[in-house]
Amino acid sequence: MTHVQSGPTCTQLLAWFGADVIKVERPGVGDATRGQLRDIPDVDSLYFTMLNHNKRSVTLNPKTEKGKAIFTKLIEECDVMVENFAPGAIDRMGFPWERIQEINPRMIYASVKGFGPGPYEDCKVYENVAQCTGGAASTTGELDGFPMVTGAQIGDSGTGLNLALGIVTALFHREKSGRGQRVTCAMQDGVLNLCRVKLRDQQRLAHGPLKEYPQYPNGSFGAAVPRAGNASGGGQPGWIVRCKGWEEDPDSYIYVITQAAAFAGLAKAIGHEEWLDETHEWSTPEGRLPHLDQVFAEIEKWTMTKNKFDVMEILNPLNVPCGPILSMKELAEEPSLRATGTVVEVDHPERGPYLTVGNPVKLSDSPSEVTRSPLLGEHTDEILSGVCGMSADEIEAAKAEGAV
Ligand code: CAO
Repeated sequence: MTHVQSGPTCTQLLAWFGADVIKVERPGVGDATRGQLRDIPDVDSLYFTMLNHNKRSVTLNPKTEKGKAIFTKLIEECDVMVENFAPGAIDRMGFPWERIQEINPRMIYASVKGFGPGPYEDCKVYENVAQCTGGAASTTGELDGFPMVTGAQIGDSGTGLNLALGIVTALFHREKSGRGQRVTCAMQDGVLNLCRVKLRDQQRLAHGPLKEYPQYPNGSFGAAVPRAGNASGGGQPGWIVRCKGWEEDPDSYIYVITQAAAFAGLAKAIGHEEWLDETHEWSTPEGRLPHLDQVFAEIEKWTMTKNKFDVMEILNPLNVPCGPILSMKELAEEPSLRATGTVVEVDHPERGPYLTVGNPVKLSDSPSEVTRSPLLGEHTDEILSGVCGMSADEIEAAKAEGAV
């Protein structure tokens, strides 16, 4: 019972781990994302295909009488029910948690909502709302600029991953207790969890300026953790610096971290051995903190003479943590990601081959094979007969009634 992104992320991951995932979709309509952001007319969008691999699709309207009976049978037969509709939607279909437990006490019932209990519990929520209400937007962006959302779908996909872990834990608990339970994840909570370090800094702020932030020592701090551009904000200062060709290539940059243990190698590599002389103010991490903008400006003078891969090649053996800014094009074409199944080419009967992101979790004995997403209702008949035990006549009658 999942749609859009957060719920389907969770169930796709479970499918990759081997679950038989049955996607229940509204007859004739399906998950709204089938038709959103379409690149090819009348063909399931990449938005849909990339979130619904390895699943079977059944169409079913639990708001009809026959549909309720079939849905009840599915609850009896299945281990886990996952949903991320608007608050109360499943209750309005006639299936509150109490009823689900009555039907199947072993059922694990898992939901994503925008907010947990509180003033906003009834709100509908999409990705960026979660980023804004979970602390990410307030702490992301240029120093004096707007709050900023990130391209990584930390609210949707991030919360879907949390839900999958909750479900697996509840299944493990059920092995011992014999009982199912309710698993809930709020997107606001999921984003705040990922922003943990910013809540850390909020509390550190009470004891003085945040010396790893670019506002120190020349800028000022207010009452809340500020946006800090590309500062790492952590114990090892980092920044994005330009590389050769940045004028034409918007991704010709690299993130360089001036980890204390590797600073000597970095200073030597960029021709500033004098920084290491103990009389030099920058020879210690503390001494460098008030001058980080100058330190990175000097590093950048060097990186601008090389492309981002050459910089990586030189600094990596020196244990200097760094990361070239890789574009989606570069990631799509990267052979090592293809080799590990992180980027996978999948064939689809209507759209042909396309690229997707495979399982980021690798198990040595249980590799994931990515198979295409189902067409709307592709498995309706086989699920109604195979899982729900319905005869061909009963299936026809349910279709005639618009229940499936
Ligand atoms: N048969 C019949 N009706 C169905 C159905 C089916 N198989 N599946 C869903 N529906 C109905 C629901 O019952 C609901 O009807 P009611 O409003 O009458 O109860 C209706 O479809 C619409 O569901 P919705 O309100 O969830 O959909 P929406 O497009 O208006 O809102 C969203 C989308 C994402 C904002 C909302 O679902 C939401 O807030 N979900 C929780 C948070 C979440 O997961 N957000 C992430 C979204 S992106 O990952």
